[in-house]
Amino acid sequence: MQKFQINDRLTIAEQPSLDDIAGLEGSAITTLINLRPDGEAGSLGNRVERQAVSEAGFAYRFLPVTLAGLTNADVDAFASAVRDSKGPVLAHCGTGLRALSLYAITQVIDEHLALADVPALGQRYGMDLSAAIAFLEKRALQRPQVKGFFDPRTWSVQYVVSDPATRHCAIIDPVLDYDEKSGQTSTESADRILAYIAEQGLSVEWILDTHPHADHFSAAHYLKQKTGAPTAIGDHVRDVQALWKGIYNLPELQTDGSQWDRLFSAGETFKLGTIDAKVMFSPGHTLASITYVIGDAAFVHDTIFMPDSGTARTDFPGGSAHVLWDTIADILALPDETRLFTGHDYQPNGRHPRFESTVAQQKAENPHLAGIDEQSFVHLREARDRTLPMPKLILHALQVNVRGGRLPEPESNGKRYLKIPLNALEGARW
Ligand SMILES: N[C@@H](CCC(=O)N[C@@H](CS)C(=O)NCC(=O)O)C(=O)O
Ligand SMILES: [Fe+2]
Repeated sequence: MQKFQINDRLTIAEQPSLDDIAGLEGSAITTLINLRPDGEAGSLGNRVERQAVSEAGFAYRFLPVTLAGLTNADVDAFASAVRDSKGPVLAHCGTGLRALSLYAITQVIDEHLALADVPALGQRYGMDLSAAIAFLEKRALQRPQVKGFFDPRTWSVQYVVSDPATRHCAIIDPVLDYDEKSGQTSTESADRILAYIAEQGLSVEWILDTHPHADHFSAAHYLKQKTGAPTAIGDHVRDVQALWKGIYNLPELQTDGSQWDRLFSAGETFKLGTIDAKVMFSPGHTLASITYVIGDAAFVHDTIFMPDSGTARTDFPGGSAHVLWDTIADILALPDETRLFTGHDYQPNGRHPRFESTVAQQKAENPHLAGIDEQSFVHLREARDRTLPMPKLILHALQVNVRGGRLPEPESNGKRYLKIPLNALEGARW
């Protein structure tokens, strides 16, 4: 295996053999990063490498990327894998080019290297870094800028979307942490978003939810208290409130959406700084789901997941596979280069969290969409839905989320209690 030590922390390499990996035992390397998607000619594959690395006794990370399909999430994942490793890292792809490209990109973003010096870095190792330069140039022009925050507890993706011209931003689908075993809540995830906003010097214009979530609490209310920014959601949230008011038997629950500052209807427009934003009605997963299209970025939440993953389930109360099909058709009618940011990533085969794709990629690669017609979509969606147990927090979360992320009011002892209806979701699989 040909390898180059870039610095104390990082060595890049071409594809190692099984013997090469075994030979790393006892070396300084503490983490091996595999940057190759499965199935590439000459690769060992994720499973085989994971096993070999575990036998050699060091850490393994699966970060499959291609230079053509590189996203900011890939760059962030590479940077944190190197940063969080116990010691020196060996990152490999087929030839080392992807590893060096990711290194170059992180160096330029962190302002340790000028864009103009990237070609010379490539020449030093006999590699052409023009794909890295193209990625950085495109990134510099992107409007809005989108930063995703992955929550590994619920596989949710929270976003900060910002206008570089005015530094105004919107927070989308923030998570209020909750552990159902201890009943503990925490604002750690939301505070991480606030820290990023402070560090970037952004001002929060909007706190947006795409739908009342069934698998985590929304941090919208907490973030409104912290920032004073208005909260918003789709106006069909009133139907969701009426539905769950019955299920929870909450006579005092207002079902007029007054828990948010703004209710968006289909086609409504607003501004994020200087950038035009538009609301699309996107039901199917829930009755109230909406997509925010901000500049060239669409926040499609639980409609389409990453192209290697499929689509959102449609078996929650108010869900429908037929309706989701129409919703997805509307999203895929956006221009091919539209950036699509999904609401969840379930990390198939243990790969790193990825959440950005394009309309063109989804049309070509998503197994629930490419070459599929409505009837077969509905068939496969409903068949999969029949196999899925309810999200573990659905009954915990919706009573909070139909109140805009407000926890139940404290009782006479000052403590707050959740209410869990029994036998309310008839026929749900355990
Ligand atoms: N195991 C997860 C399941 C979460 C889940 O059901 N996710 C929904 C979105 S809220 C989904 O669409 N899943 C799609 C699928 O698994 O096909 C949990 O308990 O939270
Ligand atoms: Fe969801």
